[in-house]
Amino acid sequence: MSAIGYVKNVLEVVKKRNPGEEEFHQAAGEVLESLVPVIDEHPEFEDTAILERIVEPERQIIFRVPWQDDKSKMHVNRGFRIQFNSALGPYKGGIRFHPSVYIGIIKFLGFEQIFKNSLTGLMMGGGKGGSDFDPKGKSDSEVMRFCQSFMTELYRHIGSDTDVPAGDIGVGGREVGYMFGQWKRLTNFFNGILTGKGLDFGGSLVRVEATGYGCVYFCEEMLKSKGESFEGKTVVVSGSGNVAIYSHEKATQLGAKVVAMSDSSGFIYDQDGVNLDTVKRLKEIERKRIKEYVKEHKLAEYHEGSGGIWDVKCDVALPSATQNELDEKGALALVKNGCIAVAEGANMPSTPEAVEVFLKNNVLFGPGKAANAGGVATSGLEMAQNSQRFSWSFEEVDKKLHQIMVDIYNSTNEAAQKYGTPGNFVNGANIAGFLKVARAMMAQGLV
Ligand code: NDP
Ligand code: 2IT
Repeated sequence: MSAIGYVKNVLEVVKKRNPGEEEFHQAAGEVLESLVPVIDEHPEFEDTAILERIVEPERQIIFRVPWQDDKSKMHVNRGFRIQFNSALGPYKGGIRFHPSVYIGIIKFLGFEQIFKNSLTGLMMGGGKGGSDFDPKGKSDSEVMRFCQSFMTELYRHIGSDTDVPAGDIGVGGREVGYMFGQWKRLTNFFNGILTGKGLDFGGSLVRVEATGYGCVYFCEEMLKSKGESFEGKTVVVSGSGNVAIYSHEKATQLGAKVVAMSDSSGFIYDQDGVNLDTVKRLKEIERKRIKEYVKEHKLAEYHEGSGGIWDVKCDVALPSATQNELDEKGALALVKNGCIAVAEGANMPSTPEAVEVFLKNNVLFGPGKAANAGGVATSGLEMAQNSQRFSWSFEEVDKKLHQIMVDIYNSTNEAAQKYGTPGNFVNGANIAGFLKVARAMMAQGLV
């Protein structure tokens, strides 16, 4: 069969077997379509059903999470962990708490994670978990009880050499701490079962900053290839959570001015540059909405609706909130306003139509699985430190993270060139990530 026919057939099976899971169909479609030239070159991947196997998770766990609120009212949420692929190492990937979570979101994230983790060069397979629990408006005690209940089921499925979860949307240091505490009570072990832990109990320096810093390091490499840098650039960063905050911090350190940030309700524009200290306090400590920013910065503007952020004129855009937040209209607005580079801090924030606009208009485009791999890479470094019972300095971890991002850029760039689409980092990242996993699966027999 032709490579195109093979890919099409596998995607049909994906749709049939995972009905209604649109985000997963989208993620699988993007990866598999990139792989056509690889399948052409390697007929053995079709002969050994590598694509059929790679789109089917090794294990999917769905469980009930009962918990009580502060008024003793009982609630039930649904918990997920998808252990997608362990060819390269223990399953590794974050946990997301957001009301939109269902199996299709976890599957798309777990699938992306396989190739992202492969790109880091570290020994990590791909997995993802989460729940439709909404942490917004919940007290600390409610979040703690939820995390404890979530871990009361999850603990039997994970392990430092089996599956190592971390954070994602709605899961940060607070939640990881509560989950770690519960895991320790249940197992009577102390080891690196989760990453993103507090610094006092096995967390790694730079893990909090890693995804944002890594995204900017990747973008810096893209800019360098055109003789450009962050110095003097105007930057728009969507979101105002973990990834957005530290993308802002690193871009600013490199001489850029970040003029806009957002949350799911709307965005702020500050022509003087968004004050990061204010955003950190509002979001990390007070857990407030981004619109509160304009109360303290009188020249800044707040606009309802998060999508409007792409109309803000900028040189570089770093979408760092959530999937499909940047559509064709947003992409066209960015291009029209002279944007030269987009690096995805979030997972799959650009719709397929938006990606097409960027590629057609020669906008440097860093897809999430390459550009945001710094978070999981530093999780891999946290695992290494935990295994050694030792901690590295901030500078040491940051240097390793930086080198990993440069290496990811280089392998992505080389794969894009070798397989006939120079400058197309979507194809490059998918191909470079896939090849390593496929080779490992071949070597391990029918797994
Ligand atoms: P946070 O929970 O810290 O922040 C999420 C941000 O995105 C908030 O500003 C939130 O706004 C916004 N957001 C969430 N959902 C939506 C939505 N449906 N529509 C619009 N805005 C939304 O999460 P992170 O910063 O950790 O994650 C952001 C993205 O980065 C995700 O795609 C995640 O998968 C990805 N990522 C995260 C990594 C990590 O290490 N944390 C690593 C690699 C990728 P609001 O407060 O209004 O919900
Ligand atoms: O999407 C991601 O790569 C993450 N949320 C981080 C995963 C991790 O294990 O650090």
